[in-house]
Amino acid sequence: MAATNRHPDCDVAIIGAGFAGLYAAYKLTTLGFSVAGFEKGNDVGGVWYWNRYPGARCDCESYYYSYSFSPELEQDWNWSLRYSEQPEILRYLGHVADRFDLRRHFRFGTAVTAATFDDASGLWTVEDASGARITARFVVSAAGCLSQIQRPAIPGLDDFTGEVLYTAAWPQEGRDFTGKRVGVIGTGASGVQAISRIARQAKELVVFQRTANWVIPVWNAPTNAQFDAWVKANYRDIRAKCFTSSGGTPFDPPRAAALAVSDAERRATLEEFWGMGGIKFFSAFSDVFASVEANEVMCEFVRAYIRSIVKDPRTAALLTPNDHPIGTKRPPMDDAYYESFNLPHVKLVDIRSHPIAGMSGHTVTTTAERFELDALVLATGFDAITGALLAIDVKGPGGRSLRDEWAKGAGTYLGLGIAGFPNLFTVTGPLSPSVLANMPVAVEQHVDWIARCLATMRERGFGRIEAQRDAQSEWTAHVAQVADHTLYPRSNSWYFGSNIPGKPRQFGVYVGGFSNYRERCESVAQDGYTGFSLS
Ligand code: NA7
Repeated sequence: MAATNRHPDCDVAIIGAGFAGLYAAYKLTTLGFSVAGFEKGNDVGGVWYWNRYPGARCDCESYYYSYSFSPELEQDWNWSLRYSEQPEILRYLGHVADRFDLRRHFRFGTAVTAATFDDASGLWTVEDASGARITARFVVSAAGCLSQIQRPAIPGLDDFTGEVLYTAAWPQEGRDFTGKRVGVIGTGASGVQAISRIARQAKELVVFQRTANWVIPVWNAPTNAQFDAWVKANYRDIRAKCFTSSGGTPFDPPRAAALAVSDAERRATLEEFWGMGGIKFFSAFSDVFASVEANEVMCEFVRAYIRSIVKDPRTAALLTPNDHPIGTKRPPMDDAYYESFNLPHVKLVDIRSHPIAGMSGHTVTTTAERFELDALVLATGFDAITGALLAIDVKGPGGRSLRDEWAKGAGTYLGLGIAGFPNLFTVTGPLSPSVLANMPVAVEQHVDWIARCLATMRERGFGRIEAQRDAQSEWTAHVAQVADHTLYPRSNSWYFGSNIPGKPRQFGVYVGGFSNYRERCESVAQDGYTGFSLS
């Protein structure tokens, strides 16, 4: 048993001040723990701080993509759009920080570079980019699932003398593309949102597409006073539904399997759910992620939609995905994406057939064509799920390196703890429901679990907790097994780390359902933290 005799600078070091870090600071300090928070951005917000590109918006409706911990906050805050855009979500997080006086717990503009556990004292030392250090009994990583930017090696990028902008590190003051010739590389969720907005501003827009994605409309609109009043009157029930649902959302489970109903009913159901928009579309049928035939029903529906919107048949064909079942990669959501390609100054370029060969000055050259551009927008994604934690040099007892430990893939117990790394918790960590659940709900569930665990340890006089290796192996294998029973493995996606050269292929998310997962976490806690060693 490690000695815990040295007095740390704080009880808990928190990495990140996004949805997760802010709530962790609130919850832990409410329970009387001292915390020291680190945030690389200059203010709170996490992904909503960095991703300020035009059109950045949440794909979940704001009434449930929000905190549930404060009924007063729920009643006081009003959203202007059903699906809020980045500035409003950032304002909300700023309001939460002010309201609960949370900024005082964080050092901003401070990236954590290393976290080292000392076996003798039982303490973590957390070091930031300036070399400053603090010691803490526990570390809670709230570093995010989509916060480590991927900057791919695109031929000639360094020779492009126009402006290069990453959607995930957008200038604080924004950019006006009026009268400009703009290129966008990347047609994932970020690229799609940016494209439909930039298309309406720029003089010319060239979209460099490597892989087409299935884009679902959300039918965004201003909020409706009547619906808002209903939400506010029923918030407890809505939140309870989120916490007991498979996706952390307040939706009813699918009514039927696509393959179990008549053609006419299938069609009517698809129309109905398409009309609801957004992720609700995937609740149309229960077998969409399990059966290729059922999935194909949905694909055909969206193919027909693309053909009906995009006037040029060649462009429509290029925009139609052909390499993955719908939903197995994160489907971008936007109301004006396909329409953008009907605008005369918007051009779709297939860089799968004719890759970018080089750049020079303002010229981008593919193996087939040349384009003169003033700015290039890179919407090229993230080293997701594990990237932000592995960007930190995490060392456990005996100098055990997390990077070495995860060299062949991440292993975690419930996505909360890691064997060999005591007193380290990850919020929405690898192999938890994370990005396939509604994030604020997943965040609150994890932070509440961690807070309860720390309070129980304090009560019972424990100073150290560590995931057991066999429990971790069982969980890690279970996560893979559950994913293997779905269609997800039929895609190359950031869920699998496929977008990062050399990253081991591993499904990083638990897809067995958020409610099942929450129940499992509950029973682990109730049974005295089974699968963890406490000392
Ligand atoms: P994504 O979904 O990873 O999309 C990245 C896009 O960038 C995708 O279209 C990629 O094409 C493209 N890409 C990446 N590298 C290259 C290179 N080297 N050349 C050309 N094209 C490239 O990231 P997003 O930011 O859009 O979305 C991430 C999540 O954030 C999103 O799912 C939401 O949850 C929020 P590819 O498909 O690899 O051919």
